[in-house]
Amino acid sequence: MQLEEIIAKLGLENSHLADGDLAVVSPINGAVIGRVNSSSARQIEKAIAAASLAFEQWRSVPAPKRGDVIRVFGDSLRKHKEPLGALVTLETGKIQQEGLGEVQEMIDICDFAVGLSRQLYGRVIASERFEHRMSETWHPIGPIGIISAFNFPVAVWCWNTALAVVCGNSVIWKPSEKTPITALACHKIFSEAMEQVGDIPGGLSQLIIGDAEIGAQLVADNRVPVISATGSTAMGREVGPVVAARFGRSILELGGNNAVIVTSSANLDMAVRAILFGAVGTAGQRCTSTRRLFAHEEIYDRLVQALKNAYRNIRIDNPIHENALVGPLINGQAFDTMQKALDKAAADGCDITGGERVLEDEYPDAYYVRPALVEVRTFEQTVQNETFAPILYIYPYRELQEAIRLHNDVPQGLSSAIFTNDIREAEQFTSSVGSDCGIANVNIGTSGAEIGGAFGGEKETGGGRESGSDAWKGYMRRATSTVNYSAELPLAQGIEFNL
Ligand code: UN1
Repeated sequence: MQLEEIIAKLGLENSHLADGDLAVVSPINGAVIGRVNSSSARQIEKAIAAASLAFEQWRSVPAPKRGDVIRVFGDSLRKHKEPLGALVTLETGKIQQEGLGEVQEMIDICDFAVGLSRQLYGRVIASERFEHRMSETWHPIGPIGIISAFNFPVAVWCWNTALAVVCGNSVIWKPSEKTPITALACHKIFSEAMEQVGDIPGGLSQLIIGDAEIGAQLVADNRVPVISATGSTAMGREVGPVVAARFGRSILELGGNNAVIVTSSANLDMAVRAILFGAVGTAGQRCTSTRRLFAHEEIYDRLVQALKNAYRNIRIDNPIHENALVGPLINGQAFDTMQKALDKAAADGCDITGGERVLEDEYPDAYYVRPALVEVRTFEQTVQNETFAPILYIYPYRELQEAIRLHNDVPQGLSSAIFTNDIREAEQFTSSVGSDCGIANVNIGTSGAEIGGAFGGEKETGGGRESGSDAWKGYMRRATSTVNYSAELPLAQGIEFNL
């Protein structure tokens, strides 16, 4: 699908994409596909004020009614799945399957949130006092600031928005400056859903566009009690302290350094397929991408050989082409960072397969690379940083406990997996002394989580949880209420306080 057709199908106004100050470059060929307007400080101020006003009304709308707008939005996403998925491909360089998968992730979270709108359960707590009832209730909290990254330009916003809205909040979204067109499209589809449902405060969903400076204004604003930010650990280090200093709440989903352990009992065919999707899918630009592999020494040679064969057959191509498996990196800077990491690995004496630029003649202004396998010789070289590119560092190991120790010996803690047919190994890996990540899988790779689980991780990954399970509680405030329906006034802890 060409850009013009996508834009027409999504009902975007060409004039909004024609003459703004922010040039949007498609990583597919380096061409400018639109020029959008960055928001001014005044516009951001207005957006926050409008979201605050909308919140005042929205919080009193019964939650199942709030779910209506998300249900209509989800239906509309089903109708717009093809063009929106194609736009994700154009703006991020993801292959079509992944672009569509991202929209499906939006649809799934909408379904989840609609159900949730009737299940914002509190609890009743046994009171220690006679004829007293104690309860815990969840209330809307205020406008939610959402900062999202280029690599999941629509799904992560939707995780946050679908939950925030059924929880009774308004939202203010600052997408990556690399992907503002998908944001404009989502915002439009959401606004139409609001109109269709009717009687919804107009300021419920706000979009502000631009770079980190624009995000900084949102992050610092006292009227925004929750900031949900997805991106690099460096970004989280900027955002977290600012929100904490004003006693706001941040939900941080930051970098990963995700690993797979393959034990001697594993089904190697399954492991190879999962590692391939995890390490080269989305050109290694997911926060859940597989970056490290610990292979038991008994199967090390077989596994590495199978991976090398698989890597040789990866189709690196324009992601619009039906059979492409790996598209381009987001830009030249990502390419340089990848090359630097590979130079370091080479200097450390690792064996490197792949990693070079390809399709340069055809796409001189884009950065397609062959995914790299790096065989690491010593454990002292455990890579501590996340390089947002398709590099897989491979280590041999002998004892599972040692592999788990090395697995955890990095600053990040997002996603992890073990491939094993030994129940003891599987249980150990997922136990309290196993993987220290927010996601610990067995016989499934590190990326491609379902929306039903809480998504996020520990340590430098930021500790936040988004998406399923009880992540919704992060978008609400908790009230404990004790009601005395007796005619006495007994004090807790048995304290007597009589005149
Ligand atoms: C991200 O890269 O920020 O689990 C999100 C996954 C996707 C979400 C990734 N469902 O890979």
